[in-house]
Amino acid sequence: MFLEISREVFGTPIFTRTTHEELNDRNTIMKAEVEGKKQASQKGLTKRFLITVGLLAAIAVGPPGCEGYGIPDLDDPKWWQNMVVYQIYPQSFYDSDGDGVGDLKGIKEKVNYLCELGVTAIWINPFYESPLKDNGYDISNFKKIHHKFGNMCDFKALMSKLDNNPCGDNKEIRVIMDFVPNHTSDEHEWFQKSVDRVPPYNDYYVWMDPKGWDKNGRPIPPNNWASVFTYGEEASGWEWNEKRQQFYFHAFMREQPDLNLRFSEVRDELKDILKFWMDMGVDGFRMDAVPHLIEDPQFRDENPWWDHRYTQNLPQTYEVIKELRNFFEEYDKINNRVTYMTVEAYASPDDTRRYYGTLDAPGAHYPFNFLLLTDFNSDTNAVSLKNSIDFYLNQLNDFQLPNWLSGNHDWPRIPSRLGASTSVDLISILNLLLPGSSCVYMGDEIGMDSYWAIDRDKCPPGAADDYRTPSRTPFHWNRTQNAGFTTNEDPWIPVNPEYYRLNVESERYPSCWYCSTHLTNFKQLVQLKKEYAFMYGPLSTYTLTDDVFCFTREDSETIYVTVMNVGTNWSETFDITNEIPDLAYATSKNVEVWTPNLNECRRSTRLCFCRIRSNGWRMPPKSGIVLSYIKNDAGKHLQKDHETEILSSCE
Ligand SMILES: [Ca+2]
Ligand SMILES: [Ca+2]
Ligand SMILES: [Ca+2]
Repeated sequence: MFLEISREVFGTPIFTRTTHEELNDRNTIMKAEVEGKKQASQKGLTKRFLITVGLLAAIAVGPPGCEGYGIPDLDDPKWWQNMVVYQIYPQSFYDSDGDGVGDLKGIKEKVNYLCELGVTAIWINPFYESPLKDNGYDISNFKKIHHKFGNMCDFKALMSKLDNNPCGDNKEIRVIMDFVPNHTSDEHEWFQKSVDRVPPYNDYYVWMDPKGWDKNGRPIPPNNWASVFTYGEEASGWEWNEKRQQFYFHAFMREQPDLNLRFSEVRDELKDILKFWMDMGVDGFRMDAVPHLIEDPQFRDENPWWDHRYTQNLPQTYEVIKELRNFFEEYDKINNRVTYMTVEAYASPDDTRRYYGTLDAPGAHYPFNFLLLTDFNSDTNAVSLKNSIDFYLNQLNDFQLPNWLSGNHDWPRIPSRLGASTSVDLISILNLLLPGSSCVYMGDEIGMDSYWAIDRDKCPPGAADDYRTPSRTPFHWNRTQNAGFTTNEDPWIPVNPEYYRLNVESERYPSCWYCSTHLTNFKQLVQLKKEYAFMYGPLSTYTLTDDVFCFTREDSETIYVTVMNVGTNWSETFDITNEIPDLAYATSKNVEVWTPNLNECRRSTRLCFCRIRSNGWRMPPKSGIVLSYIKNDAGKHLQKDHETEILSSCE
């Protein structure tokens, strides 16, 4: 009964403006929660106790009965909850053998860098055997590795390195693989056999007879379904196969025939492949293009052609995801592990949220949240940013954990999306300090931008005409030739010349003690994310001016305050203590600056304190800082002693 009630309200986030009294109530509750956690671990109490405390907290801070996003298990957090995933596009990460293409050995040689960043998992884009017509998302053998990336020995060596205390903290770095359940390459053996009508491969793909024949004797596609890579009324997703005398459907390129996932043998094949990689220690999968898994069995026309109601997010799609999750759970039970699954689904909030499944029949651990890509651009102001974040979190219920990502291989990089290099730090702050897991596209941590002026003549066929290639250029390790990515004169695609300014080696050590770089900020944020306040603490969001967005996370002792000006000019003057009254008690001794940028406050706690207390704080464009304040009684007493002295030195 109690558990039932708590399920309704547990973890209710606080989005409304919070009064000082409420904050104090919350502090008491948070303290109780921390105490409860200690006691639970000491006495081996069950989770029920913690949920009870959580319930009290929820009642104290939010309207009872309203739903809120989940928080990780307090007593037994799973590895994927609160993880920081580093997305590696393997072609462009590090080339170990000088052939100009990044490879698996290259990842292994750079594991120290993953440790330096503090990331807890990596997601590697496809490295399967493939004709590479679609950057490896056209797989011709799911159990083989493309020779460009190395071989199975290289993969096992990488896994072994990541499994065996790679960073000296007795933790492993988890490995998430890309998986493509919707289609294969037309060079896959299954497709060849399907063309030849060899059972059971006969039914492995979506084959249809022509609707008829035109006056020139050409076959007419069975319906008007389009491919997402082609546009317009004429853009058919059907390709005629002369040998089989039938059309096959392809949601993407014609070289990527869609699998027939209504056929249980096909789903069993996919499970067999997943098991193959899980047996080698792979910890999780990112499922590609999931909305496309199932098509309408009646093959009805879509009207208008771009509507996709019969080719995307069909109810059975969710059943496939649940079936895969169930398969993982069964495997995990036997092998005492947790296999994680996320899905890539660009869909409406409702359709996307359904990929979580239900408590009784779970789907993905989460569908990717693309909010920082779709809702944060050069026009975004503080109000729209706050609304987007609040909306996303409010629509989740208490078992649905949020997640964020900074970018990915399909989108322009951050400076191109948001219009300034310092936007990188704003995205890092949001990605890493909002509740839930974070995913970072390699290079975002050093501020890499898309290379729009890339010489297309120097790109291989698959990349030359791909609009996404500018965001996939080689990683910047240092200032040497080709950014230290390869010893080859010609990397597989050109390196962005900005590497000379933005690279790991240059950003590792800031130019002065009070300065920071994208990389130092990023590393600091990753460390902060591992603090209790950021794993379990409540969130409050505020707008301080039209352009200044602010949020807080806290534990029983510390309140972390993040302030950012998303605007393109100096912000209006604001007084932060109007919104966060606790900061009125701040002193130069109990304020700490964690990540300054654009020289705002830098690392000077005193200067920052002055800004906060001056009631006349303004922020430069696209700047953000994270600071914390210790909210104890001593602080209030300290205030009196130091206020005069400090404030006079602020002049
Ligand atoms: Ca190589
Ligand atoms: Ca592992
Ligand atoms: Ca499909």
